[in-house]
Amino acid sequence: MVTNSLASVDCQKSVYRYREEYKHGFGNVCGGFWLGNDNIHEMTSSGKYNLRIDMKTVSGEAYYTVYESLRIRNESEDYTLELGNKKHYDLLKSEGTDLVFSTRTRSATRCSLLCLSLTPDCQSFRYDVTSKSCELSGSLRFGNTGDKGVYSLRTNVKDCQDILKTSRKSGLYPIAKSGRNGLLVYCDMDTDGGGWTVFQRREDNSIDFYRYWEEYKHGFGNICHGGFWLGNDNIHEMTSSGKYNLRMDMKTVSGEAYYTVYETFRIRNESDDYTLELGNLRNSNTVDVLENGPGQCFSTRDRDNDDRDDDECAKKFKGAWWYRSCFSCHLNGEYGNSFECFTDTRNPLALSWAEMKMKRD
Ligand SMILES: [Ca+2]
Repeated sequence: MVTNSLASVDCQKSVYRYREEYKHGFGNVCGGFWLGNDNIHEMTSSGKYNLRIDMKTVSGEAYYTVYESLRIRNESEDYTLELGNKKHYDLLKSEGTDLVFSTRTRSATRCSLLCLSLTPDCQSFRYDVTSKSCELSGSLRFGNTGDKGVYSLRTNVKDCQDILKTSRKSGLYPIAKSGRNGLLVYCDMDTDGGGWTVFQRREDNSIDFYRYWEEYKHGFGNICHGGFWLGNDNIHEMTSSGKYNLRMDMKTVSGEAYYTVYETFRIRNESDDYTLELGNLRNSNTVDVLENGPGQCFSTRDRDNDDRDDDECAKKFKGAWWYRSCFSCHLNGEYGNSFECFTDTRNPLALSWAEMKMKRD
């Protein structure tokens, strides 16, 4: 899971960008992106790396090439490319091994473009002529900060509802979080007025949800493809910072779509076993699918907090949840098996897709 503050905030596809943008990185990790020359320099200077390039042509052919000893030098050396011997197909032969990384130079105009392209809440900026750095007020600040050139996320944006003020596109956005780094979240800007911060998704069976306490604590999966869990510590922190609603969206294997919205969603901290707090059911096209959840502690395969003395719901149903005895809906269940929901009192419906998201009231 991506947790650094590097990623992008818009869906621009253009790769015609400025030097400062290549320095710090840009793009959408769910679409196209550049990690940032400073980051690549730092990584490739910390050990001996190979470079692999994978490509597909428009007609569908796949090519790749692997080189030894990849390193890009630092900014004062214009991110010169150092490359050792080819291990496989020689793709870069016509360009040699000492390419100079060139982009357009920085200026105040570039800063304003950066401001608009890098962060949705940027409202003003300052250009430092001496250091040729950009200062984006109230949001991102970078340039010659004396911190290895890596900018720190200083955003006041706390969730997708804040982002909705400046962007109505669903996608990845950085939000503020305690500690140095921000958190990258997926915002659903299409459902129910938008502004929903998604903290769980299931799309297929590529991501295993039968995991341990520590994994659910910190989060896992792929925020772009397959499925993910944002992490109980993150969900706790967000839901403790305001009054949130919880929305659950589900699709069954036969194609029916269900949703429920609850008021006053919060999960307590780890020492309280991430107990689920939930207010009234506000809106739904099915039954109260979390009726057994409120007040329950979270259980994983290695931590049994359910109400069954003689059994372990997490192991029995290969998932992790606020089990009582055991569940009415199991969105973290095993895909194709216990990923299911009781929408009536008798038989659970097998699910093919689900999302859990929150939004301030
Ligand atoms: Ca038990």
